[in-house]
Amino acid sequence: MSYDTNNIFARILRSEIPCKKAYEDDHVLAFHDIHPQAPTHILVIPKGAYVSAADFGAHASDAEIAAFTRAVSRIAAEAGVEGSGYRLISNHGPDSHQEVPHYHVHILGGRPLGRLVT
Ligand code: D5M
Repeated sequence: MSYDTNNIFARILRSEIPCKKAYEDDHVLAFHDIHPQAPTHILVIPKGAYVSAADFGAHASDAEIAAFTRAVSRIAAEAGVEGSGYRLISNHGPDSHQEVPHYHVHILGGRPLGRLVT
């Protein structure tokens, strides 16, 4: 799948639409989900143009991958869910119902999340 430069997260990265920012560094932006599914629901995205986890893993630099991985746990800790626990979700492709075709990880926490069944 080729990258759609007009997807909503690309537009957020270009500051064409606003977001409620949680974290930013040279490689990573994180912001609060517009439709939160839990008290903490933050989306972490690489600044590079990657459609999915597979695209990111195959094509991102080691520096981008390291920055992204470190940012996810740092953002969760800063959001205050490190101790109580949290869930990371990344949807990939149609069966997962991925809506936005720019790689992202959801950080969900702040309440008991139950078993992951679907
Ligand atoms: O999840 C895509 C997520 O992106 C979904 O939980 C809604 C969220 N979303 C969509 N538009 C926005 C804006 N403008 N700000 C913040 N969050 C947004 P997926 O894994 O692709 O199904």
